[in-house]
Amino acid sequence: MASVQPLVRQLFSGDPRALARSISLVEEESTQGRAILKAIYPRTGRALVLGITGPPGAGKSSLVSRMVGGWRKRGEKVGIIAVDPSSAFSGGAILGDRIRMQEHCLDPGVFIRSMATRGHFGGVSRACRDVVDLLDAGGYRVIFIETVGVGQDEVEVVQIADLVLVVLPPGLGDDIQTIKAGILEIADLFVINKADREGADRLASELSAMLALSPDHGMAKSPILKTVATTGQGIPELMQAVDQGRRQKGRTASREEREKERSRERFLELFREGLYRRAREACLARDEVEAIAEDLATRRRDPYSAAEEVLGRVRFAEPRRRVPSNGRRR
Ligand SMILES: Nc1nc2c(ncn2[C@@H]2O[C@H](COP(=O)(O)OP(=O)(O)OP(=O)(O)O)[C@@H](O)[C@H]2O)c(=O)[nH]1
Ligand SMILES: [Mg+2]
Repeated sequence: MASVQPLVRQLFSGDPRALARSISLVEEESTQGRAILKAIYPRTGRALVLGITGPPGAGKSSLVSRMVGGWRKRGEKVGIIAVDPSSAFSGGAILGDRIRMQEHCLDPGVFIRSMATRGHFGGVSRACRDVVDLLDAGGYRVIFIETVGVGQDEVEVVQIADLVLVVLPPGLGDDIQTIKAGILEIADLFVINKADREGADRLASELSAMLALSPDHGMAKSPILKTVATTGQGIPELMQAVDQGRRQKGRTASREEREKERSRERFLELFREGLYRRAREACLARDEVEAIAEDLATRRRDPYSAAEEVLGRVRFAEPRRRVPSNGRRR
C-alpha cells in the first residue's frame, strides 16, 4: 500500500485537491482512507461545527450561504457538508444546494461536499464525522452540516455539531405541533427564517411559549432569532448569537464531558461495526442468511435458536486479564 504521508502533508497544507482525494478514499472504505484518518486525528477537534436542520425549503442553504460570507470576511476557511436524504433517488436536491451556494463556488476558502444518507457502512453520521475530521485537518475552522430534519438519521448527524441551529419558516401548516419534538430538543438556537412572510411573529411567540413549558430541556433557554436569508436581514445578529453560543459552550465543563461522550460513542460504534463485520465473515457462509430467512419465514426454525446457533460459532481469544491503569499486570 502506498504511503498516505504525502497526501496527509498536502491535506495539512490546505490543498483542496488533497482534501477531495482523502474524502473519496475514506468514503470508499479503503485501507488508505483509514490510514489517513489515523494520521490526522491528533490535529482534529479545532473547528467549530455548526449543525443546521429544519423542514425542507426552510431556507437552510440560503442561511448557510449568508453566514459563510460572514466567516469569510473574518478570513476563516469554511467547509459545508450537505447531507441529502433524497440523493439516493435523484441528484436534484444536491444540484439545488450547489446553485444556492454559487456565490462561494469559486472561492478556494470554501469547500462544499454533498453526502447521501444511504450507502454508508456504519451509517451516515459516522461518514459525516470522518469528513468533519478531514475538513478540520485541512484547516477549515468553521464547518456546517446541513440536513433536512426528517428522521432519526438526520438527528444523529446534527448531534456531531457543537451548536445546532434549527431553522423554521412561518406557515408550517399553521401549527407548531407539526414540528417534530426530537428536532426541538437538539436546538441550541432557533432561527425563524422567511421573516418577511406573514406569521413569523406568531411562530416566534408560539415557539417561546412552547419552550417555556419544557424547562427540563436545555432548549428552554435557546434564543429565537428572526432572519430573512434572501436580503441578509438578521444575519449579523445570528452570527453574534453563534459566537455567543460558542463562547458559552467553550467555558463550561460540560464541553469536555460532551467531547468525552462523543469519543466514547465513536469508539464503541467502530468496535461494534468491526466486531460484526469480522464475525459475519468468519461465521456465516455465503447465502446462509437467505437460507435462515427462509427457514424463519416458513416457521421451520425460530429466530432465537438460529441466532444462538450462529453465535455459538464465534470463537473469542482467551479473555484478557484486566490490566491496571498503570499498565502493569498483577
Ligand atoms: N421570502 C423568502 N424566501 C426565502 C428566504 N430564505 C430562503 N428563501 C427561499 O426559499 C427557497 C428555499 O431556500 P433554501 O435555502 O434552498 O432552503 P433549504 O432549507 O436549504 O431547502 P432544502 O435543502 O431543499 O430543504 C429558495 O427559493 C430561497 O430563495 C427568506 O428569508 N424569505
Ligand atoms: Mg438546502
